[in-house]
Amino acid sequence: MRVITRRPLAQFMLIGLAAGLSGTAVAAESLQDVLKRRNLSQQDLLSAAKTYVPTGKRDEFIAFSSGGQSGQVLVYGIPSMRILKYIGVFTPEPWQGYGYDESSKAVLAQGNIDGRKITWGDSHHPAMSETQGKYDGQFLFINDKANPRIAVIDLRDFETKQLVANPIFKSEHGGAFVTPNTEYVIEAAQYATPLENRKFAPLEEFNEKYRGGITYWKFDRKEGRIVPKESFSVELPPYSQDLSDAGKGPSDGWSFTNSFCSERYVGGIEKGRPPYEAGCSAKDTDYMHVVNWRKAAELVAQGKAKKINGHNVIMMETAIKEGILFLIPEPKSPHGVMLSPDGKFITVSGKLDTHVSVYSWEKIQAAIKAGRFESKDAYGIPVIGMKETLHKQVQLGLGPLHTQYDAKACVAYTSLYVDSQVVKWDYCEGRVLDKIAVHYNIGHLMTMEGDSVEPKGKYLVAMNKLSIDRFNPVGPLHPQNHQLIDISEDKMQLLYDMPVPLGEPHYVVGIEASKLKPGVRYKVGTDSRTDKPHPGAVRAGEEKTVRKGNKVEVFGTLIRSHITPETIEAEVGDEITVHLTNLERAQDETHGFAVGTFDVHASVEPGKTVTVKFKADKEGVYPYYCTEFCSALHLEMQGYLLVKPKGWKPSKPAAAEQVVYTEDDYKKQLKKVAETQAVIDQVVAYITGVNYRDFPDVVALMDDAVDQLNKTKETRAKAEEAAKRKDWQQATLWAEQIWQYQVKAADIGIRAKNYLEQNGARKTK
Ligand code: K7E
Ligand code: CUA
Repeated sequence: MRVITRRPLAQFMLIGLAAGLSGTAVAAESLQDVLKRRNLSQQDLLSAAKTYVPTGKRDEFIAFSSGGQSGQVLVYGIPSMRILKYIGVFTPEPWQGYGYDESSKAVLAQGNIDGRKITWGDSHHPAMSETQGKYDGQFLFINDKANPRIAVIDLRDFETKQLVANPIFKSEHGGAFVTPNTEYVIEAAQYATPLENRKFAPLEEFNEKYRGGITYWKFDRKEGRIVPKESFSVELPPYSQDLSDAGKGPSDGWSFTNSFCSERYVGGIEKGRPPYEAGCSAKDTDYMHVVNWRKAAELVAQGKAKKINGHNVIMMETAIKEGILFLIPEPKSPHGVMLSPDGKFITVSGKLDTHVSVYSWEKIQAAIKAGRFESKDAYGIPVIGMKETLHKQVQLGLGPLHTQYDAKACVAYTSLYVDSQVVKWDYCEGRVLDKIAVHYNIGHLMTMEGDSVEPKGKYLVAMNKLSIDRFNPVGPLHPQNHQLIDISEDKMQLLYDMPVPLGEPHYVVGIEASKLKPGVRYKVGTDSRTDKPHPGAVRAGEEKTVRKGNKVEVFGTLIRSHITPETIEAEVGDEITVHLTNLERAQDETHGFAVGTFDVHASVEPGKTVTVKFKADKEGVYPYYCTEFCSALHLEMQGYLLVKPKGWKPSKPAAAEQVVYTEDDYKKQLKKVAETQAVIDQVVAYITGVNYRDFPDVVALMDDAVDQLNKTKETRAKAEEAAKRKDWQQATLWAEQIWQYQVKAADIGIRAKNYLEQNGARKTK
């Protein structure tokens, strides 16, 4: 097979190689030569060795990064920092067909706000689903700050399955954070607003009418979806709720949300008042909110929530009366709240303070149990004394923001925005261990599984807000800089700068790659967005086009290298629905489907069925084609959409096909088929002569190859039947089609053979 199809190419390559060799021979560079030529130090070499992932090898960790204003999620490997995928989440993503086919449009439409279509998101904080506080690699959640929404991404196929818009908030910064068994996904508002939809209240009534809150979205793990009906919120004062974290271990059942601007300042510089930033940071302390979410869920079940915009809300009054809501002062304009892996300590950074404050859950709980409160806030919420709940306050540096934990006991890392540093410190003893400079102005930082109960240590990613002089200039809008830091030893070591060219990512989560087990194909006929059989799916041979009135519905299939049907006929003004099933079972054999002019694109991965719908409101001839280079005959994977004028009739009978092939051509064709079969037989003999059944990937490839070969039987019958009629035209073309199937089978067979050779298959015969 290889011999037949690739000989011309191989010959070219040989000629090229010979020409290269006849030139002056250059001695291969040594490592020392390269270091000298590229001006690299031993330290650079060490960093390169620690991050380089050789061809064919894989990364140890996978990172899921917020895509910031792009509304997407980026997936990259650690330590290589190679980008693997962008997942369309809040924003249409054409490659994946996200927002172009009907079921992904429906997912995006779930994120409409008040019926308004929104095509972007300010995505901030991804969260991995957890089982007993450990990352389980099943689902990813992420929030949109600008339009208060949460997304659910299924890690079986890395697709967005659900968007949920918050019914009572107008912004949502403090999400997504999960409880230890992913019972709830937590999101908090940032900018206080009236909770009732479309309610106006003047800023003069801010203290009375504006409210913040925290929403607890119920997650149904079996369905892989958030259940809005079973979700609820807790009404909070109009303090700017910041980030949250869920308790774990001894603090499981509780959640912690910090806040800033508890001054409740409303600005007004245009009226001569001091600006927001002055008014919002006047006090020395703000409040951490401590919520008993487990009890809150019981109160909702007992009917103690009020319905606002159809959503369960536990009003402050009820929360206070039932003893599920407390405040603790925290210094000063804090940002980031993080539970230690054992759930015993809560770290809060004061953006405008040089300290981080470590609170003790044991002490908080003791104060709550004893009913020991130092005061109440303006809304009557009990305030627990800061001093009596603090475990330590540690001076770290300027602008502390976020904290992550190490696999080593008591070791934490905190970002220092103003100092542009990461500080490593001991939160048990309260002392600084090490500092490292980052470039520049770090926001979040992330250690591997560093917000779970079982951090893995090893690497830290610094997510820097500015990259100033790090990269080749690309205009005033700079990339972001994710810097990889080795934290496996006492001293931190900077390894790598990765420019992030997609929005301002705030947070990233990193998981052991071995925990992710995504599929490589769907069960044939699956709607990937609903995970259910797609009603428009058909099998090979069942393709059809149905016309009803002005509606044309196509049930088509895709397989290397053709689209069935190859012509779609319509009249101007028709509504066209095309269902396409990818019949492939081979890995990575995705087909795309595009029709120009009508904004139609779909990505159809092996087994998937998608639907595209459009109105053919413009007469003309529109080619459609496959957009993934899927086989040697990808460019031939094409068809025509013919949009005829109303009432159009052919003016003359179709011209007879021009005959160009002879009996000789047919015989030549048969000879080629026989030669190819001999090569296929050799490949098959090799494969069946080794333990290929021990390699599931190869078994799948073989199934696919057999599928292709089976099709030759019917095609051969057609060729022979035409030959009998001495219709050499038809006979030759059908013989060519046999060869097409053979080529595809051989292509897969050779892939399987290479795989077996590279993966140490043993001879069994
Ligand atoms: Cu610190 Cu929006 Cu998480 Cu950014 S937030 S840094
Ligand atoms: Cu299918 Cu190109």
